[in-house]
Amino acid sequence: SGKVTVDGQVVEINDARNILEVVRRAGIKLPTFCYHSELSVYGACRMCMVEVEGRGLVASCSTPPADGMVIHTSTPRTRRLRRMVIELLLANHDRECTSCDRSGSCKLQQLARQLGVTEVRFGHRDRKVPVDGTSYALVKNPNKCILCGDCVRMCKEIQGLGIWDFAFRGAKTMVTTAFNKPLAEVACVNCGQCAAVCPTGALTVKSEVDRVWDAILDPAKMVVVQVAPAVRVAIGEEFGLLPGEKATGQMVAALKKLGFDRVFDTLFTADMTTIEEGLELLGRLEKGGRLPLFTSCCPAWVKYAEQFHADLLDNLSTCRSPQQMFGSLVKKHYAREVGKQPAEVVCVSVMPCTAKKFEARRPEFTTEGVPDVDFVLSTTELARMIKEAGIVFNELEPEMFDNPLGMGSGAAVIYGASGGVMESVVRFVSTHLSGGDGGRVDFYPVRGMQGIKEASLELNGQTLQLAVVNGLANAEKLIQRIKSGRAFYHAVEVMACPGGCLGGGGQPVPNNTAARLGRMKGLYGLDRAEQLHNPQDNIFVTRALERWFGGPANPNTHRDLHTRYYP
Ligand code: HC1
Ligand code: SF4
Repeated sequence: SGKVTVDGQVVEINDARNILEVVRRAGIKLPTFCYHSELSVYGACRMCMVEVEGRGLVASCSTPPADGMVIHTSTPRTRRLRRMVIELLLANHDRECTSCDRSGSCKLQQLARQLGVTEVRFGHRDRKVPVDGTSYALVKNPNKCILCGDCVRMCKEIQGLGIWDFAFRGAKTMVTTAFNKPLAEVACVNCGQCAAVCPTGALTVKSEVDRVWDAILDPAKMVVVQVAPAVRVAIGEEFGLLPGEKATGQMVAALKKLGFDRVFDTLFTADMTTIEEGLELLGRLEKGGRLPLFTSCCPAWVKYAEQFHADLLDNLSTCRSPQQMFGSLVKKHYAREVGKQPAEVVCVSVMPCTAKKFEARRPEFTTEGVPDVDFVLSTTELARMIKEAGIVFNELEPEMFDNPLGMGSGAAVIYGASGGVMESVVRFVSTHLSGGDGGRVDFYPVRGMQGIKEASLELNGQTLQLAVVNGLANAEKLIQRIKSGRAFYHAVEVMACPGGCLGGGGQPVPNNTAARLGRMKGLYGLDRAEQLHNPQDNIFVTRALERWFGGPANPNTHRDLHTRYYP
């Protein structure tokens, strides 16, 4: 504790870990590339240098504040230094800004502008390194990398994977995979968190926008779109709304204007997933099946389990994710009802997630040789299409999803937040056993941003132990506890991204803790406002299960809505 002076202003230190936090508290937006409050401090970018009286220039991100410090953030030396850093970065950087995926949201571009850099006094280095486009989820362009190390620390510290590291020396230094292998050939789980923190266009989401335009403009195709829970509370950020501000109606209206033939909701199959997965849990409890039951709707987690925990694959729920249940319904059942062949219907998803692009390409998710989900757009890609079409998002009259695949309960909305799948299953099992008349079940212990959450549930005279994790490093910790016998659970929800899908790698930037909290609040607000509280309240879903499968949890649903895993 104590006080410091920042540019003449006295500021309390309180629990600030470094000078940078104190400076930001004083209302001064010091620029940085490599500082993220949730990652370790790296101190590489030198943008946050300040002058401390008696000590000279220090990196504010890696220097703790001390009582009585007198700090100056804008001196001739700090200004000169910051500009020089930017100029050196630009000299080494591919400067095709106009056609860059991150043009407009690039930190290097923003800071060059903010600091008034109008010329680069160093020679431009033109050495080009090949772009890696092998992954279904991401594109890596090393020519745009500024070596801040954000991706390296994100993948290592939050996901526990360590796909990226620095390689080579001197001017040849670059961030790459082990042995410089193509991204598609390493253990990357496609979560996109590295791209979410990348300040430039070095790591970007692979775009499927052009292919979706082609489908929309092809008169021979019926194009159906499904929208994930977490998109509706984030897409508005691209149009000036705050994280969590609801934009569902405008989003639906925009999708219709873009030319999609049917605008449906992934909430529909989220409810279906809860029913199938809830019955699976009850079945395992009754028959002594493999426990804990792990959720399987996060494709980054599924790939992680396949690669590193083959012995746990029988614990994963056999349910396909809501995205893939939806694709399967559309291609196998909905298409037939509207008199089409599977190949005549194009199924597009809009997801907060980059790993969904990978999931959609898994060979097991096809019908008569065509993919169940043809294309996956990130939230940001959809925003780009809306902008390209010149649609004024904020002035759109809200519209409703189409039916029958456009209806979802509040329990489906919260799938987009860490803990939401578990709460949804809790709502189902506790009301299912009481004959569907259990009233409102709100299950607070699994809500919130913490990495590992635990709860228990009284069910039928039995106490169920539940756990919810987000971030694969946290998942690994929990799995080690389970495997060593230090913990036992009946059910575990795993989501790879911090905060759950709402923090997915395809969400608008900044995709930081504040934005995630806002979106989380938004989702629980939508749940509260929703009349249908439990999945089985959704009669469109229960009817579809009857009509297409003869009811839930039987060999027919297992054929079309469940899957298996490959070590
Ligand atoms: Fe998710 Fe899911 S919640 S995985 O985060 O189970 O992407 O939003 O669509 O499939 O419903 C993502 C979100 C999403 C699926 C559902
Ligand atoms: Fe690591 Fe995820 Fe990036 Fe892959 S997508 S490199 S797993 S952070």
